[in-house]
Amino acid sequence: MKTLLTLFFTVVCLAQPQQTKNYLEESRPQYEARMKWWSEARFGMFIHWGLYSIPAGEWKGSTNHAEWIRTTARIPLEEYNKFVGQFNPVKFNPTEWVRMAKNAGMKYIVITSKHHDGFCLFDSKFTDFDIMATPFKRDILKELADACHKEGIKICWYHSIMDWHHPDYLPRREWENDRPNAGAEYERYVQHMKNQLKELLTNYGQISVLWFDGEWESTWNTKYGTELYDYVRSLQPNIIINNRVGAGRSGMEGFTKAGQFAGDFGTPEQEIPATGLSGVSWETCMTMNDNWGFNKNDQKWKSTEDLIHKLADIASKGGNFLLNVGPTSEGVFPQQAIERLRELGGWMKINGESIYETKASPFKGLEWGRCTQKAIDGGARLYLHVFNWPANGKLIVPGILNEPKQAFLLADKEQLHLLVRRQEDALVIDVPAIAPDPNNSVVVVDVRGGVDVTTPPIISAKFDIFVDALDVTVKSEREKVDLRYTLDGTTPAASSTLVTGPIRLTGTTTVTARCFHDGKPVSGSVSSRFTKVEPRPSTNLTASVPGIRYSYYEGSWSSMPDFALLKPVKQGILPEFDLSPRNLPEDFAFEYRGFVRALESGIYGFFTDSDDGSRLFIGDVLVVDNDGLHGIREKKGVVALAAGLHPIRVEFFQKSGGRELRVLMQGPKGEKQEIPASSLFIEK
Ligand code: FHN
Repeated sequence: MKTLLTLFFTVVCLAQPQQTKNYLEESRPQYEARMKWWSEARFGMFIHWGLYSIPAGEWKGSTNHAEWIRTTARIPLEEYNKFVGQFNPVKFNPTEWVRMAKNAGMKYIVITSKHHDGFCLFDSKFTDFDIMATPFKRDILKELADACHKEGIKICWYHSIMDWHHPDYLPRREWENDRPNAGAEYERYVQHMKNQLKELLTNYGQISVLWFDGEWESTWNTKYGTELYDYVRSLQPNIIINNRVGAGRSGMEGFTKAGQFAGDFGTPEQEIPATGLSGVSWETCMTMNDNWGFNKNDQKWKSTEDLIHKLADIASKGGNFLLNVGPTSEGVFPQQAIERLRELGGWMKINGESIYETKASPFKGLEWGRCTQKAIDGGARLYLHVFNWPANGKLIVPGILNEPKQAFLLADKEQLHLLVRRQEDALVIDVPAIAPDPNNSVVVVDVRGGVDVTTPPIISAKFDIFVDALDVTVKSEREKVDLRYTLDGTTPAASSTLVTGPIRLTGTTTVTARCFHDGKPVSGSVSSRFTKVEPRPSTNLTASVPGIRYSYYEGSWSSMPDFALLKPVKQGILPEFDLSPRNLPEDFAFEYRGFVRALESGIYGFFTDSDDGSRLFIGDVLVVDNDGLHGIREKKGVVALAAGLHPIRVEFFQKSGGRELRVLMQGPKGEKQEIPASSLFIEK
């Protein structure tokens, strides 16, 4: 029956007149008005739920799967479809879920309407692979949306572009021999996705965010993405859409490459950017343990302290925090998640004002914690998130030129004033001996006028180690300041040496710098240490030939495995670093061993660009640590080498999603480049 309806609706939808307004031409004020509630909300709940909660991460003895289990365990579709008949989350209580989010201080919920496996948690006329085909037979999204609307929480959909079930989606999984491409029409799949999005955006009331995902495969592109953005906005003009609607996101760091279509906000995943990006909306999404979908064996739960710090860190950079819960197949949140939500709520109940509607910190960094801020009449209110409470009762806020109006503890209902006085560039606040909160105590400081902060100077050099001599530069982002420095680790004073150009070092030195104006310090100080080193002696090989040895492994890891404990599937010699000699599995690892040639003695930078984790050793020294589950990410390290051959070892592992490895080096006078075959050797 549904098939006939599908055909009917597909024809009807294709016949729909195209909407006239082009939502891509929205003005900045219109964009900011539409984003206002989201930017003020700062904190939301992510929910990954579906058939994968039934195996709960386990398959044929392997226990580190989750929502990707159909692919990571290579379960044939026919086998996976059997979960439909088992999905009966009788304990599902939407109001309970929504109240747990609300009481945790979360303002919106993003739930998987359809994840990559293609199963729909809602009643769709366009597929039988949905909740109505299960024993549960209740439209989960409808019940959750109703509960959200009733409780004043924004309801949002996560929707995967990638679909491992629909016959028209391409590409198939490489290992799927039972699902030939024949007859698949991707354009028909795109229309199917639009048909379902029309259901999701017309049958469930106001939907606040459409959180696309699974956009990275070659079949999706910017044209599809911009059209889909426009289409979704035509159905709910005020909806917000993430950057994964397009095809321009750069891996897990989540921001959109320059010039690509960026949707409405960036989506760093499992990581918090080092700084916010001015004028760019972004949201870090993160798991509470190691998995998005429920994994009954995953006990790597982040502590509540860590989650509160992450929330404050993200808000201090102007971002939102989308924290995930993976419910069980019975329809309940794991107890560890419930406890953390309750503890987060306890902190937010007292300190939520320091998160909601705040803007990013005016400081580059604070030793004791983070800062968020709000404009108030005649000035600004600073929320000082103090993770490390000062033992001496003096909280120092460096480099701020504003005069204070008042200070108090946010947790203090009486708002008893704390003594605030100026000490050179800093405000010093006398705080009680005991911190009001064990994880993050918020001190409020109101200051007069627009916030006027001078960040410490920037001390930089090509590397932080050197062989003979090194030129160090000291600069400030602020104009009309004098930069003064010391070379003995002491804090610069008005009488210290003025920076007049590069500072040449010939021995190991700590450079400390500070900004001054009219002979007074106006910033905190900053120090960097530069070390003089001896080059590592080269290795003399009796005979060598070009190449690099590789060992290839299969398995599923979330961090670099210990290769000494593994048996390689195959080994060989390659001309350079390369992932090609692998088999079909999504999850695999490589170890490369050989020698790299240093053409001259000096300092060498090594880099790995990888998705997922990688590490690079010279000899037994770990020079680049780029381990972990992440999108394409570059990490670097430096080492001093004598001219000649040096042993190099590179490790790499891949787990689901994108896969990439580039190994680069930069010599004392050369440019950064991928290590060419001409620089790689093995012992004959
Ligand atoms: O592949 C998905 C993954 O299962 C999960 O949904 C995360 C959450 O944003 N997104 C993708 C991985 O980047």
